[in-house]
Amino acid sequence: MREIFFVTGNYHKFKEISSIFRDSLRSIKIKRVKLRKVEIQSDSLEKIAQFAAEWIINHTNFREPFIIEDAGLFIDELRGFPGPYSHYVYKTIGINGILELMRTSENRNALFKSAIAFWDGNKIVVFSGQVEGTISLEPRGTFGFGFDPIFIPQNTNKTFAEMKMQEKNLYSHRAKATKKLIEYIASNLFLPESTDSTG
Ligand code: ITT
Repeated sequence: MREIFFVTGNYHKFKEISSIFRDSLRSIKIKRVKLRKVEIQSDSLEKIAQFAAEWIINHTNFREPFIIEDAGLFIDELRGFPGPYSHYVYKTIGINGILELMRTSENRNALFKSAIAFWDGNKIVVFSGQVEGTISLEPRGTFGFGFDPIFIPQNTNKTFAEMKMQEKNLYSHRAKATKKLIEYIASNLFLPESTDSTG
């Protein structure tokens, strides 16, 4: 069994990405690791993820293959807000704050985006995924995390929080970026075997 570490403080993101690996690339096991994560301010999630990965390489002794993901919700009517500030905005004004900002908005279009930076032991490669959708009028559903209760992906009428993880993975920004990463690993890479015999 080969291993790739996922540097994240967010258990839900870890569950989503590791389940996609389990379904499509069984030879790789995703392990969660919490390391200090340093973020630059940028409108680009790709640049934020790339910088965070470079920071780990340049400032820690961690050298195992790893991924780091940056995701965000970009709302048209709010000119892309909260975007790269999604974590902070979720913690402060939260879902109800976003709904309040959009109380009179007819244009409810939004994008969820994900950028995954992958350190393969030699270099960093970045993969992106996005899903279009709309912001619901009120929160619905209990699955998932973050802004899931107010995001309805295109071609469905459920919010992400009304979908179990497997169903969310059919549509999500994170699943799309992860599938590109899996394709890349499957066709390009022979990661070193793990020395962990417990597998
Ligand atoms: P890391 O440690 O991996 O950085 P994080 O929670 O800070 O975890 P992000 O910066 O990638 O993750 O995402 C920022 C916020 O955007 C996150 O805290 C959620 O509130 C929201 N978010 C991201 N992906 C989401 C998803 O799939 N569904 C709902 N909300 C999401």
